[in-house]
Amino acid sequence: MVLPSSTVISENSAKGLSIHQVNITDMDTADTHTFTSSYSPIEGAKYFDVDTITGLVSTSTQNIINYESLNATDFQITIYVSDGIDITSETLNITVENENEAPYFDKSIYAISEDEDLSQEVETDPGFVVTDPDTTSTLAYTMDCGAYQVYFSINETSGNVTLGTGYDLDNGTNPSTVSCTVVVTDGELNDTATLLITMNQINDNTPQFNSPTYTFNVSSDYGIGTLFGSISASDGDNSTHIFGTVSYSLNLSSACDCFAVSNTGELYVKQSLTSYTSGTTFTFTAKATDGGNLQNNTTITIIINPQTATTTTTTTTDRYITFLEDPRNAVWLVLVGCALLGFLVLMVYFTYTLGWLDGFCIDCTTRL
Ligand SMILES: [Ca+2]
Ligand SMILES: [Ca+2]
Ligand SMILES: [Ca+2]
Ligand SMILES: [Ca+2]
Repeated sequence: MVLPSSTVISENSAKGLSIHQVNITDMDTADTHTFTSSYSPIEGAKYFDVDTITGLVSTSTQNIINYESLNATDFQITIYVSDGIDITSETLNITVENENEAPYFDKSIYAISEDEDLSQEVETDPGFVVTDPDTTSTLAYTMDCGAYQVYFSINETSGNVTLGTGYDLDNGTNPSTVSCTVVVTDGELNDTATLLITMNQINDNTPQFNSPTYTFNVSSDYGIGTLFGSISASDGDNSTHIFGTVSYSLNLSSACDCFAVSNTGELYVKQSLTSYTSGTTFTFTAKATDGGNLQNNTTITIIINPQTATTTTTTTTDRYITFLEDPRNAVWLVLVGCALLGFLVLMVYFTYTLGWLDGFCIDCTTRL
C-alpha cells in the first residue's frame, strides 16, 4: 500500500470530495481486501471517510469542514488493509487550510433619520451587524449616496454615518428620504446593503405677512358675509407639510366683533355696520399661524364709509354717484311722471265723454 505522506484540503470543500484513492498490491491476486481507519485527533472522523471496500479517502458526506471551528487543522488518518490473514497500514496526513469567506450584513436594508437643516454634523450608528467567518478579517465600510453624497459620510472602521449640515427640505428639490448603498469589505470579498436616510421636516420658518399693515374702506351698507379684502402671509417651510401651511385669525378685542377672516385670509363682514357713522375707524391685529404654531401679526385698519366703495389693501377708490343713484332725483322724477299721467287721463275723459273737441266727436247728433 502506497500513500502520499500528506495532502492539503481547503475548508468548505464539497461533501464526499475524493481526496485519495488507496492503491494496494497483493501477490495473491484472488484475495479480497477490507479497509479500516483510525483518526488523530478523533475529530477527523467527523470530516473524513475511508471506504471499507474501495479504500477511497474522501471528505465526509455528512459534515462540511469549517476551519474556524476546528480544534486542530492537521489530521492523521491511519488506514489498515486486510486480506483476511495479514494486515498492513499507512498514515495519511491531511492539513485543512483556511479559505477567505465573504463578510455579510444581517439585513439588506437599514434605516436612520435626522432633522433637516442641521447646524452641526451628527454621527449616527445605523446598527450594521456584519459577520465575517474569518476571525482575522479586518472590515472596512464605504457608502455611496449619489447626488446627495456631499451631505453624508461613513466612518470606514465603525460604519457610523455622519449627517452633514444644510440638508434643506424646504428648497423644493431635496427628497425626504435618501437611499445610499453601503459596502463592507474584508479587503478581498464584500457585501452590500441599502441605508435609507430619512430627513425630518422641522418648523424652521415663521409665517411672514406680505404687508406690515393693511387698510380697508368698508361701506356701512355692506351685508353680512360681504368680502371686502384679504390678507396674506407666506411661510418658508415646504407647503406640502403642515409646518408650511398658514391659517389666519383676528384679534378684535379692541374693536367691534364686526369682521372675520377665512382660513385663506379673506376678510368679510360678520355683523351689520349700519349703526356706524362714516369715518368710524377700527384698528386691530390679525395673526398668521403655521401648522407648528409659529405666529406673526399684522395691523388692520378699517374705515367705515357710508357709500359702497371699492376696497384695496392700502388705498380707497371713491367715485361720484350716477344721476339715478341720487335719491333726490328719483323723487322729482316720480312726481313729474304722476303729473303727466293725470294730464293724459283728463284728456281721454274730455274726448270720449264730453266730445270736447269736435274733431274727435263720436255721437254728436245725440248730444245736440
Ligand atoms: Ca475561513
Ligand atoms: Ca473574510
Ligand atoms: Ca413654518
Ligand atoms: Ca422646514
